[in-house]
Amino acid sequence: MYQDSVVFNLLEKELYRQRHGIELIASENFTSLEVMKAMGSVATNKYAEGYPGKRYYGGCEVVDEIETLAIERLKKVFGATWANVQPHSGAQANTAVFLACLKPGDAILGLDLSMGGHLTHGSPANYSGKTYRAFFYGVDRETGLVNYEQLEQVARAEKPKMIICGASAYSRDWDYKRIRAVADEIGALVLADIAHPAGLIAAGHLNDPFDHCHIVTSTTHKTLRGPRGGIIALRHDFENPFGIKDPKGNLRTMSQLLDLAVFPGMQGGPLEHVIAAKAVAFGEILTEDFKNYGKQIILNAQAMAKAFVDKGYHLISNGTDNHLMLIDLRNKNITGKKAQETLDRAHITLNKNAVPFDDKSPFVTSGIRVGVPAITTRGLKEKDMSAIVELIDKVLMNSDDEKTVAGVKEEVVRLMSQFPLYPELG
Ligand code: DSN
Repeated sequence: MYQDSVVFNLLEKELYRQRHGIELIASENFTSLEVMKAMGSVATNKYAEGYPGKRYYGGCEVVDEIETLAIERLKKVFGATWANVQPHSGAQANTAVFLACLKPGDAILGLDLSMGGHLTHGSPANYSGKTYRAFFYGVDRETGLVNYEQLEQVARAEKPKMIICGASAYSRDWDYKRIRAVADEIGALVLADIAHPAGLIAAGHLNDPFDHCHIVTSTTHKTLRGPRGGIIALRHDFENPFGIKDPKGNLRTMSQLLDLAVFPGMQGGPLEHVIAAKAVAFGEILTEDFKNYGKQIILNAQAMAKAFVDKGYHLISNGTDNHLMLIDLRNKNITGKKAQETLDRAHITLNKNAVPFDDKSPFVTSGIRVGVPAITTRGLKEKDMSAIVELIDKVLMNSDDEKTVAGVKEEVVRLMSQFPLYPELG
């Protein structure tokens, strides 16, 4: 039998990297072994275009059960009445929402990418910005908080059909109620993209977007700690207010339009092995352990934010409500790019990130984004956060001193060996 030692040796190397580093990328996490087992399962062999009970292939009776289970568990996680678990990613989930709700050329309003927003919320480089007329709101220069006045002003002036809330580099909670109020005033829909804080929302530690937003999308692999993928959910179904019809010219409810937008609108065969892994992850999210995990994420993030502030680092908005923080390094005389690259050499992984009103290019940036979901999964607690900040500070303050960087790397490996990752894998 053909044995691919090349790929499996590389996967061993990746396991070593994950085990021996401090993972601070805010959008990453470590799934359970069960989630990974479901992903690496026979379900990858199955074609199942369509939805449970209505497929274009035979032999779908088992994957129908798997997908139905994933949908039912997800509905329970968020108190939703409808969900679609087929989007291959968060970007696909957002694209499906646009397809279901809007016509090309319609106006949308989202948080500017350079202020912490996401590519799929109207960036000119993305499908969303190429297909729709995108307008943006930002954050306040002084407070670093979402500038709701600006959001309302642009909404009233441009009358977008959709207002998008959600971000990939914003450390504070959202005022969904306020956004819904202006949306109702101008007849817009509100989409909450909760890809980043979804796990904290599921655990009940942040405001609930389902109370006020028409449609919610998310990825499943960040704070939700599932496999790489996307989802869409509704708490209340409704008629599309903009007269969008199905391909046969019939008016449908939003849930029906969203199902049609995912398949056949935008995707082909669903990844049933990933859907099986989503079902496992949603089962985990429904446990008390996950609530505690969410609480620990917030405690860790706040402890880490305080440790950075105590060392003179400038955090955008001066702190965090969620799992991440955005740090402006300009007072530390190091760029985001150099910080990321030097920390990488010390086995501390994070990403460079533009800060609001940044004067550097997105390839260089003035900041870094730091997140704690992955190290919280590893079992690190508040007391470990200040130790990590000490190590980061040592690297950043000695970024040209390879001996110091190598010394920190040894400390990192020592620290993380106390928090075993996937010991079952040998
Ligand atoms: N790449 C994701 C993140 O890191 O936030 C957003 O898509």
